[in-house]
Amino acid sequence: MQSELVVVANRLPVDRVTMSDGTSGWRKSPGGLVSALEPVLRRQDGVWVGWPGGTESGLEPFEDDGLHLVPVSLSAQEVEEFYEGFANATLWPLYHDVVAKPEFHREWWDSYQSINRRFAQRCAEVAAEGGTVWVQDYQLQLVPAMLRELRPDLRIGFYLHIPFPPSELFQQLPWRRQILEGLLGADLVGFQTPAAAQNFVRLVRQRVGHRTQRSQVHLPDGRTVHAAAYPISIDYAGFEELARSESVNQRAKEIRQMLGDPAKIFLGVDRLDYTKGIYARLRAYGELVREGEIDVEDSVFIQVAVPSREQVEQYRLLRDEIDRLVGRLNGDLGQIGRPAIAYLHSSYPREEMAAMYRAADVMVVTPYRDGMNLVAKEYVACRFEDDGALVLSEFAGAAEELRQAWLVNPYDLNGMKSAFLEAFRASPKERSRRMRAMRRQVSRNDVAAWAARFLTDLADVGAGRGHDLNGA
Ligand code: GDG
Repeated sequence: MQSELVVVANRLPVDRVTMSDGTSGWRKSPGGLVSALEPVLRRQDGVWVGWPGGTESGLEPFEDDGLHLVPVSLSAQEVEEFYEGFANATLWPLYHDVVAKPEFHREWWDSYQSINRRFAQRCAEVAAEGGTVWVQDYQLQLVPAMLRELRPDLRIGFYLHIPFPPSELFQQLPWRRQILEGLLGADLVGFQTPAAAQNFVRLVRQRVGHRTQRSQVHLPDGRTVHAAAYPISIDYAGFEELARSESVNQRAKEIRQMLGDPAKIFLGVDRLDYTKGIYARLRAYGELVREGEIDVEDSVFIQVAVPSREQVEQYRLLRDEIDRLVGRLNGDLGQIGRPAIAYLHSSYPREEMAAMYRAADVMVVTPYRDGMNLVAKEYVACRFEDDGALVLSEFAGAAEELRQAWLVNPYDLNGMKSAFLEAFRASPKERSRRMRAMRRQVSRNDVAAWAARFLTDLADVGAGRGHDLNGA
């Protein structure tokens, strides 16, 4: 079957699971991207191409709950070199301000190229004549050019979910030119922020030598590539509805009770990733307790650290560091039944996440660098009583839209401590003024609007109508 719309991402929106009787099946892994794209895919009878996780080979295209899914298999060695290696130990740290040291290995790069080719071939097989292919994220940056070579008839869009680094950092990459040329296979390259789009256009001018004009790159063959910002968002209505439900509010109360009904709850929710600034934030909080500004009798910090990329060395080291810090803070500062930090290394259903957002008085989101950060937006969506306070890093893409948060520099421990206290002590009136403004922003710019804007612009630029898009 060939389709008018193809979405291709590293992962399929389902996981391979083994049932109790030993047979294999599929379980939906609903994330923001799935909820944004599902309605569009259904409307256009589109297909989703991606890796189902695991190392099973020879999987055929299948249907799950009415969605057409096309699996791309990876061997164990490919998972190691392409996914854990080049994607998560080279590109991820490089694109996040080199917060950790990127590793450069030629075998990983070879694997990145061959897997990108496999994805491109799969897309070429399933896209209809003149159809649209939307490529997602840093794992697949070579797909646009590879696909264009196979299928020049297609309209190709690319969206990067993580930051695009400034040229001074990107230049470190031994394969910098190939990556830029890979992306230039698209008609439209979307980023989270205008700054990322500008970084890209500047690098193309410097490194590939093409003529550029604001958001446009003019290629020698006459084609124009557009680069612009499309800040991603969440299913705002869905989160708010969940947050208003009886069961979620009941559960939020239970969470408070189980913690001994503290006056104030601070909350952090992140994948356990070194870009998220978990260590520094807990340290700042610990100092406030040690200095007597915050009392464990009436406050607690819940930190949810969702297990992530556990096969990658840097992530294992980070986990040990945080375990040690939490142990020390609770050992030094906690009392019986009153930990300073309630630390949870686990993932939770959406309902439980919403209950935690409902329970939290101060939400702390302090990444060193983050493409957007959806947790900040989800918290805002759940605060339908216009209460609660958000402390947000200036270096998260979300800071561009959530200007009324308490904005912090996560490298500045004293600055973070002051912001924690200000948010903690702010009057109800101040909190609600800020929250109302942020809620308006997110409700007007939800994930459906994001997908619609990107796809409309892609259709326009493909038809030569995209003169100067926003952003660069
Ligand atoms: C990348 C970029 C960009 C987390 N734990 C659980 C759970 N989650 C959900 C959250 C949120 C999502 O995962 C995490 O999104 P973030 O945006 O916070 O961060 P990344 O995973 O790093 O995502 C980021 C994003 O892509 C989208 O473009 O914003 O900058 O790094 O939705 O709620 N969901 C459930 N249980 C958990 O335990 N159900």
